[in-house]
Amino acid sequence: MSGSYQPLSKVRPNDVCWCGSGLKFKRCHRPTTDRVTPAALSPTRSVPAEIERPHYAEHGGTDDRDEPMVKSADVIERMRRTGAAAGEILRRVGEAVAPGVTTDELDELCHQLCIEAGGYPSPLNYGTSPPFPKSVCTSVNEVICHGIPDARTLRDGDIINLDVTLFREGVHGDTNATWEVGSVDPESRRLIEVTKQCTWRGIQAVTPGRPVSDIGRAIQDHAESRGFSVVRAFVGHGVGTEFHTRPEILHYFHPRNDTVMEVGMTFTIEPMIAVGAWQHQIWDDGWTAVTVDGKRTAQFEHTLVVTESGAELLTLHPDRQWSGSGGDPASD
Ligand code: EYF
Ligand code: CO
Ligand code: CO
Repeated sequence: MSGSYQPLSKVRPNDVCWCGSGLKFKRCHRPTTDRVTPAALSPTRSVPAEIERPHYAEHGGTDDRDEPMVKSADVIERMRRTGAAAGEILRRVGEAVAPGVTTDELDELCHQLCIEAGGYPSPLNYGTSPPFPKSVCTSVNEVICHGIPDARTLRDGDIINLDVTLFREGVHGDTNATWEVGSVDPESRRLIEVTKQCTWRGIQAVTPGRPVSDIGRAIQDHAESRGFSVVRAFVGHGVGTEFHTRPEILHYFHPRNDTVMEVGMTFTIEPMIAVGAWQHQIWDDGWTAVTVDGKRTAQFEHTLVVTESGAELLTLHPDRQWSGSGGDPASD
């Protein structure tokens, strides 16, 4: 644990705030007990007819079509291009995160960037009863995942996860990251840092010939050793011509999560790490997953392909390919 970390419970209301404002903590960054609540949705955004669409784009639906877990060289090459484009869109939408911006404005930007890249925003109309209505998932504070962009304005001190998936050249690239909005309390900063480390530890565990449960074990060990918990209900997944396919990648250890990794398998690792309880509940909208105790969660995600030597990250810019050594975000 870093030396500067001070649990929020030890900061008294009349202490000077940690952020350097000179204000009392209670007038500045004391977390409110406010929970995120749903706000108005904008009309559905359209995708030009010339853009290739996934099968569910018109009528909703999930992935009922099976797909080989080990992909052909051609599919992997297309996933490299689509994944890199998804990573670039995520970076650009992340640059727009700021206090005062609505999550719907982030959706509008993401939607536009997907179309400019010649692709379809995979979340749009994905799922059933009801299909997801927007082009990006925006999950704020205690929202674990599948947050729907709406008229809510981001506030100084919030944290937000943006989950971008692009469909192009017949394949999906799925990636997400968590941002601080303005100045954020130390516990939330620590949560984001540890979640990033968990993601890299999971990626480091990717080894052909080993069961995928090694990934969950690495993530769970790191999260729990830092005092956080691992959300159980949402998992990493195979990805390729389908948005969600085999294998399931649990982010905690389970002996029956025993698919053996093979060179050419493509899947996501996307741990959701919680400050408090890992249990979730779903809002009445049918999508938005929140923690039962209202405490915050963070998440990072990459799409990867298993290689002879480990993992190649398909949603990272090729120039920034992670080598597993220098600059390793998992070191602390
Ligand atoms: C109860 C959806 C939501 N599902 C998964 C629909 O893998 C994803 N992100 O990394 C991912 C993204 C989206 C998504 C966007 C919409 N959905 C399906 C089933 C259940 C559910 O929430
Ligand atoms: Co995603
Ligand atoms: Co995913």
